[in-house]
Amino acid sequence: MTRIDQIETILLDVPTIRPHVLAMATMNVQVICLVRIRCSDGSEGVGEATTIGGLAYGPEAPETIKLAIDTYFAPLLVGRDATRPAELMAMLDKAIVGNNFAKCAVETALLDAQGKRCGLAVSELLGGRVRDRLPVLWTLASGNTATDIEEAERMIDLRRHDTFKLKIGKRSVRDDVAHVAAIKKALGDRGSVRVDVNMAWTEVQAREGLAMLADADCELCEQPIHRSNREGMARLSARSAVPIMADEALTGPASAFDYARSGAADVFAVKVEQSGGLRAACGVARIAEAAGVALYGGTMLEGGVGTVASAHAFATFSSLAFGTELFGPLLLTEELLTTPVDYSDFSLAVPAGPGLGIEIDEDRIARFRRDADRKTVAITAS
Ligand code: MUC
Ligand code: MG
Repeated sequence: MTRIDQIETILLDVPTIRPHVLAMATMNVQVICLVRIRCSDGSEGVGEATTIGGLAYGPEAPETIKLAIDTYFAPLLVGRDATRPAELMAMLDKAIVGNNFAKCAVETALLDAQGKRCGLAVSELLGGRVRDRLPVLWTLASGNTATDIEEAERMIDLRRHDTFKLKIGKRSVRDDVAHVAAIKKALGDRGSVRVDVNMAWTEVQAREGLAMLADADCELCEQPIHRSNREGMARLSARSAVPIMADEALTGPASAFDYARSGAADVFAVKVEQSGGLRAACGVARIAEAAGVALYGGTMLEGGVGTVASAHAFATFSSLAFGTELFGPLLLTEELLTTPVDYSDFSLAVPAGPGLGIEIDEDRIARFRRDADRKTVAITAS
């Protein structure tokens, strides 16, 4: 039997290239919880969990994820058969409530090791690819309209992105829509714009905002109101000329089923961490496909490992009508992979090698890890 020998978790603090201003937090650094699973056959898998603004976005933070994995996940996993990721995840789901982000990081590492063992890319383990490249947008969130326009122009010139997601919800509805309209007007036909309100509006504000956003040529509105107001989301979806996308509300297949059944969104933003793992994210996609809900590949602003893991899952979706936002590594000052993710022609390439098809840059990990004395917490088989 190939046993799980050791699980190591490391916190990394990686600065962002500029402040990233969202309705609930401003990020100057991304905290990454890297997970490494070492197996008795010498294989090793890597996974990653990130959040946005610590605990500002949801119930987990990188520090709580590390604690949960070290204290509760690792003792359940060490010594178990590493070649059975699905069985191990079912065991974890029974023993541990919630903790979707931590589960995603662990599942990613198990699938990476399994893929390397079998000589197959993770996307192949998930059923096989429909595409090898994924369209990628860029989020304009500097907090300043002129800076955002300049940034968008630069991205279009580089042929890196021509679709832009604008973070709104901090200012008045009128000011926010004026910001969106100014950016769309400056870009004209060269770029499209969509918005993410991150739940900051009331339903009344959303009704007003959506009508104005339609006039500003905004193509999509993400999570305008609180995640718990499913009926409100359904009312907005029924009336709005701008398609409505669910994000924070989607915490795995059960929530997707609930939203699909209620007609609460036109589009699902699928996030592997929020879903509870890559296979669960594929489950969310299957429900959307069955319900006629369009798909979009979301991010929790992961670094290279989590971004590539998401890419493997999204590559298997039968359609991805609204593209993806897998730009996380580009928001960080430094790349954590030896070979950076290939971003070109408004898209990213899904690596083709076994497992995730990536290699960690050990020097950079050493540089960004939070525990300066380089001590690690590792649960090892006795
Ligand atoms: C979110 O809510 O979608 C995704 C892109 C970005 O800039 O922030 C995230 C979070
Ligand atoms: Mg969002």
